[in-house]
Amino acid sequence: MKLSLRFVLPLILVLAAIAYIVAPLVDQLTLRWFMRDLDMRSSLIANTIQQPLLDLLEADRKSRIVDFFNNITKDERLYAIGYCASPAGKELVSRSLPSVIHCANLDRWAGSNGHLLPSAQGPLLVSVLPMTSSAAPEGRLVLVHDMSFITHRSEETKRYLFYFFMGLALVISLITVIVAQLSWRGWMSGVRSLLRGEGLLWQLAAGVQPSMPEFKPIARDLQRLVRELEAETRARDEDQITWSPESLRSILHSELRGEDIIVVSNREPYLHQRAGERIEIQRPASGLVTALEPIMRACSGTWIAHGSGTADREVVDKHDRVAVPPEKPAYQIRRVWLSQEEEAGYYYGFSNEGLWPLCHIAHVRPTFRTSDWDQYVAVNRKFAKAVVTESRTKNPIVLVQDYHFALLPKMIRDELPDATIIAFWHIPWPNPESFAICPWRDQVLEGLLGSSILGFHTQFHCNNFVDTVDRFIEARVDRESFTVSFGGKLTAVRRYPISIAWPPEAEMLQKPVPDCRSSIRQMLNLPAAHKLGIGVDRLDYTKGIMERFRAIERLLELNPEWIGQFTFVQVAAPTRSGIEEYRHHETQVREMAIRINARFDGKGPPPIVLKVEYHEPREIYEYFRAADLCFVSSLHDGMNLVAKEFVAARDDNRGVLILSQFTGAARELPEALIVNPYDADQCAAAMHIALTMPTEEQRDRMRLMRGLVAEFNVFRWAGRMLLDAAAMRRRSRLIDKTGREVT
Ligand code: ADQ
Repeated sequence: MKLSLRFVLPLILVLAAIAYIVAPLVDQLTLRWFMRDLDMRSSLIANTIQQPLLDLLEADRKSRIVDFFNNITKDERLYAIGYCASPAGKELVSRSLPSVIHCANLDRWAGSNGHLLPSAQGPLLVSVLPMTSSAAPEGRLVLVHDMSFITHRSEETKRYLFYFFMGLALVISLITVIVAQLSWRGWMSGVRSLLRGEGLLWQLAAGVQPSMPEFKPIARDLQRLVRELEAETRARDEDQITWSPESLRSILHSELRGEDIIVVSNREPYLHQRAGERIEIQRPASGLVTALEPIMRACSGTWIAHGSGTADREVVDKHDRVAVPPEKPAYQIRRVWLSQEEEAGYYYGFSNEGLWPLCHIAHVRPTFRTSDWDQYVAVNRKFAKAVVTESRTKNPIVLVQDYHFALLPKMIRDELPDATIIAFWHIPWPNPESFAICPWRDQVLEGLLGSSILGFHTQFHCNNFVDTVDRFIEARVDRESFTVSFGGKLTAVRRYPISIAWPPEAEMLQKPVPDCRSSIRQMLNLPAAHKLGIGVDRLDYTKGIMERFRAIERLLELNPEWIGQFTFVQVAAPTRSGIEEYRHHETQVREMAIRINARFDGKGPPPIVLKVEYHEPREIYEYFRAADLCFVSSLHDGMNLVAKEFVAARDDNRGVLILSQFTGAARELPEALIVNPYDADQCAAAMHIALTMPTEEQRDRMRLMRGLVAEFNVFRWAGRMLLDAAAMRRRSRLIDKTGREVT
């Protein structure tokens, strides 16, 4: 309404001004025209009646003259007529000649254009015309015309003009209002989108083709520029964030407020174990849980995992859910139950006898069985169903963890097409030739390409994945943006190097380093100044434990001064002992330790102390703090968190890290002594260098490594994935709104 008035009001004002200025002008003009016409008419009448009047005068028939005048004035416009023979004579007049006009004052009315005389019935025009005949030299005719018809006509004209202008005004107003409404709406939506930050520049920044085709070429250049700036700003912004559980929570708050977040992993963040009458809660030491738990707490999400604790079933509700953490419940674990056959086929079989050796180049042949694959498919489907049941919205953010769920992204995508699915592959991705061994190669690739984002630890693994896709399936690979387009959906392949929590829990660093050194040495019956090396791993053939032992043996061969002076403690957690390859590996490791110790027996403390058991993180940190060196000799490892944990444990800036070049961590920690674990001599030399390294050099190297781990901690790993998911969702929302393609 207000809007319409804004446009109609000025129009009405303009029209009113026209009516008040133009109409009187028109009045005056028409009056002058009519007076001139009537004057001419008067002359015509005067000339016409002159002769009959003269005849009647000559016959001196005065009464006939009056009748004659009365007859003439029947004309509706000729109001009266009169004749004066002389100024002093008596006038001969028709009925209605106004009394103010008489022969004595005729001069007053004489003139070329006639005179206006107001009267009760309207204005009259008085014209005085001399007789042209010599028979009446002083005679003058008086003709009075009724001018009221002019007023009527003028009124009528004004009325028509008024209606005309009113109509015109209405039409113009209507058109104005319609145009105004349309452009107003355009402006309003423009303003609104500007307020929302969706102006033209925003469209460009968001990578969306602007609505105006003429801007498209400029837009492309600008979009490229904006993307570059965005990447730079992102890098700068990330550097400025101190990554912590709090920053993760605040990202969640600012970027993903109210979103539905679901994590899927094989292992649960909390296990309920029966211990006699009591139920104990176990929290597996895992970087994954450390990183994802703050997110789950902040968004009250759902964590779907295999319920593997002995008392897991006893504590869940009828939907198989249990609220955790036990001390202050903040999110739900949804447990998925697996039968023994399912676990054997999906977990031990296809995942750990098939995919694990397939992806790790550790020279253990993968075993692929159709029965295992069938269970793998069935279990992935079971988890996909759980995701669909647990999602509160049509477009949850689902974080799928690891190689146990290669098929899950596609299965979820089929059910929830709008979900943002981030799959993270924690192990290496091999080259295409190695991956081609897998009989269900294409299904695995297609399953993973159901993800919106697929993450690996290193760019090398991203490259291998993209090469594999390019080689084996019909997909469009864009190596510039590192995206794969398959089945009409886009998967971004990204590097997210995992890490550990920083700073480590205070409890881990509570015991001073000198105390750790002395207590560990005492426990192992070693002299106080004895040199100590440490290795901490799952007892897995990919970790290169045998290669490590071989290198220790070589060190003692090449540098016998270390015999009885140096001991290496290997803490090895039993793992996957249901698999023959692992049992065989454990036997080999044990035998090798025994053989090497036997070889140097009687020459002081043993070179190797092997502890095949799980240790609490606090105990592991104590070993790390007590050691002079830590040796990570993986034959192939996605990242290797042990290397980063050792660095985190050394707040005294002492100790040397020897790190296999085949770990993801080697790309981030070049200040470690980087070795090829297959080269025993090189590894032995590295150990000798480590044992003799000056404390200043140890400090310099350790400082640099600690700086990196602090900056690229596990919260950054999770935060970057969430930020990318948030950006992706913003972009897809915009595409939904505009229905346009992203370049
Ligand atoms: P893992 O192969 O398990 O992880 P790693 O990254 O080194 O390898 O993590 C092992 C974890 O287990 C560490 O936190 C370590 O402290 C702990 N651990 C090892 N031995 C232990 C013991 N005896 N007792 C208690 N705890 C022990 C997979 C990939 C890696 C990748 C991680 C994370 O193989 O390459 O870094 O996932 O993505």
